[in-house]
Amino acid sequence: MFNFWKKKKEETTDFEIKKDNFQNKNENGIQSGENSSLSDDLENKENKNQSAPFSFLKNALAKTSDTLIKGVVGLVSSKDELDEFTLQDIEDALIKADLGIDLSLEIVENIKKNKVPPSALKSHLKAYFEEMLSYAGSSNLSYADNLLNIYFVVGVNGAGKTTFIGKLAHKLKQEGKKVLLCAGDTFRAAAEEQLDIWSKRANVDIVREDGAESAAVVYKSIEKAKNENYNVLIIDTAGRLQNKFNLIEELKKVKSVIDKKAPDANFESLLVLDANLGQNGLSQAKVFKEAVEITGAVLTKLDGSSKGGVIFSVAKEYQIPVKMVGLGEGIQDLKEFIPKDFIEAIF
Ligand SMILES: Nc1nc2c(ncn2[C@@H]2O[C@H](COP(=O)(O)OP(=O)(O)O)[C@@H](O)[C@H]2O)c(=O)[nH]1
Ligand SMILES: [Mg+2]
Repeated sequence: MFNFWKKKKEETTDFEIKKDNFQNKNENGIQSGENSSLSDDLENKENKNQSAPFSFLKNALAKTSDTLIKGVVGLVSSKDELDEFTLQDIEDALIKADLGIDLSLEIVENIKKNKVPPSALKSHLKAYFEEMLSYAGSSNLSYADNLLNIYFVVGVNGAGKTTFIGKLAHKLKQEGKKVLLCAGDTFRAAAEEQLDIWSKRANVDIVREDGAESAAVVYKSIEKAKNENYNVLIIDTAGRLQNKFNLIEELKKVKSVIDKKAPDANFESLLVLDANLGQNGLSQAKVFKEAVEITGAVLTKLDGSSKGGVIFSVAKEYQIPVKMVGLGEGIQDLKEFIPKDFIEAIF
């Protein structure tokens, strides 16, 4: 299903894949047939819906690919061997591609140690990058069929938390799950309003208590989720870094409410990171790690960003698996992150 990352390689298009999905549905007994106008209609709709996100995706990865792969491999195309100057240039290019200083140094050291010839640099990097992503563990968003699944979403203001929650709610709802949102960013009324709008868009329920404390709203939402047998509860949070102490205390408090009220839940704490911030975003991430153990990252705004290389830092230095990526502001612009396919697409 996620072959779209590999489009360039395999000449597959997203809507072809969607078409396959639709045909599978037909095999499962939904009305179909070659002459069915219903199926034609649906296919046309799918094609229209998918063409925009698909070009976003190609763009997103093209910029990251330009800086990270072309920018680095291009340096050695006319060289017979990797001298000190060229290695320095490679290091600079990696830092520019937002891999971070430590990781960039490590990669160059590794190239040196292995005496990689220029002609093998690309394949060497490919294997190295693949290995880096494997450090961070599973990339699947964990979901348990018979439990309440709680996704606790944290990150700095503006990173894209609320938008991500809206998109994820839509995705899960489409999959037939009963989804509840919790407006846990109680600092500004506008934040609750924004989540409310997303809940309507995604057609899912919301618990909202304007003026209440975050922990109190979370408490209520867990009660509702349990009493009414929801499959998924997604909790929005505030991300004001201006007052780091309060932020950490608030998140810890909310987390302890979750631990007490829903000890059996299948739980993920997801750190939302703005891809455009690159390494800067990552240093902010440290604050959230102090408050709560992070089980996965969501990289938003990959559309148009040239800093997708930050994914490798998240995985290798922070050992956090990237689980999903945001590719635009639309409700459909969210994709699961498949490390191998991501690598194929950028190389
Ligand atoms: N281009 C783009 N914009 C995004 C994406 N995700 C969020 N945004 C925008 O980023 C801004 C901040 O998002 P918001 O969800 O309010 O962030 P929050 O403060 O962390 O909740 C909004 O204008 C969103 O529309 C994305 O994947 N791509
Ligand atoms: Mg928000």
